[in-house]
Amino acid sequence: MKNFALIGAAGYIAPRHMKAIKDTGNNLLAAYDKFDSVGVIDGHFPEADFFTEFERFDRHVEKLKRSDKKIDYVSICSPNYLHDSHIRFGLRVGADVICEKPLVLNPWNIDALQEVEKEHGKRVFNILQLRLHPSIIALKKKIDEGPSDKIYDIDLAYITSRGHWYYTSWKGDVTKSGGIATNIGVHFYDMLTWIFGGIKENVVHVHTHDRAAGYFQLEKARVRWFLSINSDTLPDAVKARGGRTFRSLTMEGEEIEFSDGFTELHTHSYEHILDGQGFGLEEARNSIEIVHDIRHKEPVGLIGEYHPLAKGELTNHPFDF
Ligand code: NAD
Ligand code: HP7
Repeated sequence: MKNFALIGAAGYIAPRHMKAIKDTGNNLLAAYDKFDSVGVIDGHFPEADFFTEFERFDRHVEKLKRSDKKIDYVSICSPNYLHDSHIRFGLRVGADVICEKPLVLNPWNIDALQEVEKEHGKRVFNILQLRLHPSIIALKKKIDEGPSDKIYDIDLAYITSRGHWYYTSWKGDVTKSGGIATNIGVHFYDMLTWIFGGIKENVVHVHTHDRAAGYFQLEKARVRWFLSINSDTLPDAVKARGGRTFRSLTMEGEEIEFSDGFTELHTHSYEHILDGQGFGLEEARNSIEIVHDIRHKEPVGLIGEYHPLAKGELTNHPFDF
């Protein structure tokens, strides 16, 4: 049985990590969050210690290190811009690290973490759960086994509606989350480059507080993509049935169903890591380079190969008066 510590225990995604630790037969010894609404821990690990001050958490973990209850893994569910610092903490205390996506905000943060990984002889693993989705695995197999010179036409729409709270929270602050392409798009940029190979051209058509659209030329695909957290951009059929989410991936005009089966992927990610197959620092590089580039590109507007949903009317930021 492995011992875990968890950073960011009071947040939205932390319970999926607690469940994954439990489902894989391991133990959560200590958790840390600046915010103390963490009763959710009791449903998984009622004996876990909890800290709201980093220094007390650090002291406790150091104490465990010198006992028979050393922390084997530190799991990180804190805001994106804190990941690299929390990863360094985990490595320094002699643990392997399991970190949420996006691993970091900038590609050079990966280089720095690789140095620290070497110094401590421990590993960092990134949650890239779409790579463990059965439909995505099947698609990768199909492409890997298909003709090596074929270039596929892909359209990807990823709409996952969020209310106004999103813009008030750290997720709406580009310096903390990287913006929506970094915070949400990273999943499918990773998935696409994992399946269709590295990026040759990256065009950004639209990039605002609530949506982004662009075009990628990958080694094996031409991709028109659209990402949005604004429910106004949902297709009418989805709106009519009261839906708030729309994930659609088409290849050569044919739909590839990948909307379901997202909920258990954290447990599956933990099994994969504990099995010695986790996705390490280098595996995150492609998607982190892409999100960094998208953040810094000037959108060209609706010219060229843009996704049809990018045509929707733009809206003001909800807090622009
Ligand atoms: P959240 O805001 O709900 O939770 C973040 C938690 O971190 C909060 O409880 C907050 O109090 C805590 N925190 C903030 N600063 C801290 C600090 N200095 N030290 C310790 N704790 C601190 O956000 P979330 O949605 O749970 O996202 C957390 C991470 O998980 C992010 O990196 C996000 O990108 C990622 N995430 C991944 C998925 C996925 O599908 N893989 C889904 C949601 C979130
Ligand atoms: N929800 C919340 O209540 N709070 C939140 O913080 C987020 C969602 P899905 P996930 O928004 O930051 C996706 O769209 O898949 C509600 C990204 N992951 O299924 O869990 C929401 O309003 C993730 O990387 O959200 O998370 C819905 O009612 C990104 O960090 C419900 O939860 C996260 O959004 C389910 O919402 C985010 C993927 O896209 C795989």
